[in-house]
Amino acid sequence: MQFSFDTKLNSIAAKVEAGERLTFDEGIALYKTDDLNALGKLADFVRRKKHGRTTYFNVNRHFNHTNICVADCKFCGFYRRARQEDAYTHSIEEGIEIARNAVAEGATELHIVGGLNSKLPFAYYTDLFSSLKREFPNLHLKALTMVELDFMARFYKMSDEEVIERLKAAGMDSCPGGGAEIFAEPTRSRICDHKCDGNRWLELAGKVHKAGLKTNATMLYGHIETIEDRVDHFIKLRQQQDKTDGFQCFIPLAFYPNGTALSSLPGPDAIDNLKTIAVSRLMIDNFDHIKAYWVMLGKHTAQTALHFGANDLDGTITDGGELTESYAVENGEVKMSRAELITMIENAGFEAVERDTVYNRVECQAA
Ligand code: V47
Repeated sequence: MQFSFDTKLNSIAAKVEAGERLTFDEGIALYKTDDLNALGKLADFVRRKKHGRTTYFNVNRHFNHTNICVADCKFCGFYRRARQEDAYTHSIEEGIEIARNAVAEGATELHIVGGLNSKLPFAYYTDLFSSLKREFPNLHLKALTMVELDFMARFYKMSDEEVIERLKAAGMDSCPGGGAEIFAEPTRSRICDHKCDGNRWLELAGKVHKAGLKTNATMLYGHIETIEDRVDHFIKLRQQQDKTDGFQCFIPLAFYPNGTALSSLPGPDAIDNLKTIAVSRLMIDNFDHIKAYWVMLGKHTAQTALHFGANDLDGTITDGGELTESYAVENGEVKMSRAELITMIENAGFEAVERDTVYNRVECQAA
């Protein structure tokens, strides 16, 4: 039996087997194939070569310190203007209380992101991080996207290097992958024209890597972007990784339209979600980890995605924070127990491994 009824997929399969890098046109062909099984098999081949049956998850919590934001992104249902009734900024004491609950529940990571808030002084961030580190020295602070770092450099009039070094000295351990959205123009400007552009996002990621910190990368898909935009995004990430080798993980983010300025769009379906996981695994050949983020994919698709190239499900989340709740597809549900995550992974035929943020194994405590 031949590998696929799609002849293009057969020639791509030969390259993948030989460990050769795929081209832009091959990325498009992967997206356009109707042979979902063969695409999944190919991505699973690469995933098993890198990780065998290991599937990672972590115990984490999100903290969204403020929802006040000047960026006005069309896809975002989280942000508020400062004058709006439900605009908020958490105090440092509130952040510490959230972290205390998280640590009590076994969290190894606090994921900290928020809006671009021009009312906050830079000291808010350094005080927040140093206070958290003082109380919880072992809690990993995965904090601030490249978009937030760009805003800080411009708003507080500091060099990129100074922003990164001062935040690192205060306790920032790594950076999450948000804000990448879609790099290609004119699409990026149409959905988030007040944010830094794609080249700037990549430049800052490179600078964080040079400062010795790992970062993640994301792509927001299923809105107004084209397949070409997506493949372009993969190739730009791959090129940056070749240069600075600091990306740990790629997380495709499925657009959730409810509550956003793009609410008339349907968002991606399950086939698109699975294809995007698989194509990213095949195109971004120099990233170790592909995360199926269950909050946005839904639990069933995230579990299935483990057979389409994903080797990480993200975390328990425990308390998603307001941003996570704004895009959660599971009826606003943003937490899972460690036991449920392990069962999900094992029922899919994989071995569940609890990790910390930088992919060290964590000895599992009782579920
Ligand atoms: O940058 C915002 C996206 C991102 C919507 O690094 C939306 O481990 C879908 O980056 N529908 C923030 N997506 C979340 C993020 C993330 C999440 C989990 C793990 C990691 C990691 C990073 O969420 C934003 C934006 O791209 N987003 N609104 C929406 N309506």
